[in-house]
Amino acid sequence: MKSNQTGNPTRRHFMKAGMATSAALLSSSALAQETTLEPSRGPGKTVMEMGYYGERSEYVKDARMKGNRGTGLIGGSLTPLQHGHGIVTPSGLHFEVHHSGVPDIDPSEHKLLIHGLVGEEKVFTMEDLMRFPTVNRFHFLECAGNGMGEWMSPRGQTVQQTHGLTSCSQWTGVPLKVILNELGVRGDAKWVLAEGDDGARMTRSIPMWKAMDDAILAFAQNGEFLRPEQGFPLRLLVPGFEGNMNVKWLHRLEVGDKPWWTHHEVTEYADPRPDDKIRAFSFIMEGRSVITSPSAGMTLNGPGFYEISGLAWSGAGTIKKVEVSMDNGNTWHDANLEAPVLPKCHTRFTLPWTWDGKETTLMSRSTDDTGYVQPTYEGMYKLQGPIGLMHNNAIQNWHIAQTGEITNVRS
Ligand SMILES: Nc1nc2c(c(=O)[nH]1)N[C@H]1C(S)=C(S)[C@@H](COP(=O)(O)O)O[C@H]1N2
Ligand SMILES: [Mo]
Repeated sequence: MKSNQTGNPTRRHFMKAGMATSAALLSSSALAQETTLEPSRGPGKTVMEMGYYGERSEYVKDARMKGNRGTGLIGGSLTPLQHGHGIVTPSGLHFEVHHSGVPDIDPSEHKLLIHGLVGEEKVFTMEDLMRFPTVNRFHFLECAGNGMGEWMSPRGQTVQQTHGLTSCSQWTGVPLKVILNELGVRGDAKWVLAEGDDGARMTRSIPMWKAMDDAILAFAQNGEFLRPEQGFPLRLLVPGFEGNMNVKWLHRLEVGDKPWWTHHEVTEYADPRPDDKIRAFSFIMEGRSVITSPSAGMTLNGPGFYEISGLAWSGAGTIKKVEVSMDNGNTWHDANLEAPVLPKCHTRFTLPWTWDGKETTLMSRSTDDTGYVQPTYEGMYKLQGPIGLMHNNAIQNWHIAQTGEITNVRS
């Protein structure tokens, strides 16, 4: 399989495989000579020559795809899902959405104020917070606008462009309920306002049931401190909820009895409905899946065996089933779900496939443990209207031409 991106390891892999086939035509001893009996490379770099903070191989070029608006302060980047393996997104490839750039915050000076309908109002330093018991949880984070450009017609040329606003990390932090219980929450408290310390002062109202369920004051990601892009030194993590509610550079939590109807709640993240209504609080990112390989932008290298591999996730719970169709939706086959299969987390699915060389379309469909089945575009239009923007979770179709070329199509 080839990818149209330079430096793709898959391509190198196939070039090597090609060499091995021609070598097989030689006698076995010649083959041995050509491969194993080559003179040793000699010494490599010493440990002292390698960096104190590890770098990836210079041959690996997978990169986020960046874009911004106006002054550039509002911007984001997309994760290269087509080259991902397993369920964890390397921190350096986690997608980004910033409403006012990435602030530079010294953790020794960072403070979190908690006030409002609490028994005791308090300001926490990072040191104070990190003394509390912690949890380590694998969760995906997805921007509500992931696939926004795909609503009307298929436009993205790779899965990075169609689905790259989702990533998955192991997050470490203190459960929000531990801190709220420590301060005491008044009986009439129903909502928590979370505010970020960036220029945009991103603010969202979080329902108290979520704050007391699995919300995390996260300070680490994949075993090390958060990256600045992900909210260093502290972010709110509300697993399964739309990305923007996961407030980065978190510096204030206010406990109240009603939502605040903040700027972001009444504009960008309120979703128009076909019946002239507006859905104001779309918390949960619904069940979704996508085949990441083979996917648009790649070319199949002739008929034969391919492993279909993809990601499924649901903000409502755990992925129960992923079905894959290799014949344009006529028949569906249960894919293998690779362990671990965790709630509100990317789940890797795979399915062996032998391509017969004929034109076809690949698609995947997830079902979560609430019974929710990923819709088609038609199904999604019925609920959200044909000109929606946020919460696109429709089934993705990858068309395979006889040449092996893969493109993003609607049906
Ligand atoms: N303070 C603050 N928090 C923020 C944002 C922001 O601009 N400022 N962007 C939000 C949006 S829209 C998304 S999708 C997620 C993205 O998180 P990431 O950049 O770590 O991927 O952060 C959310 N939290
Ligand atoms: Mo977002």
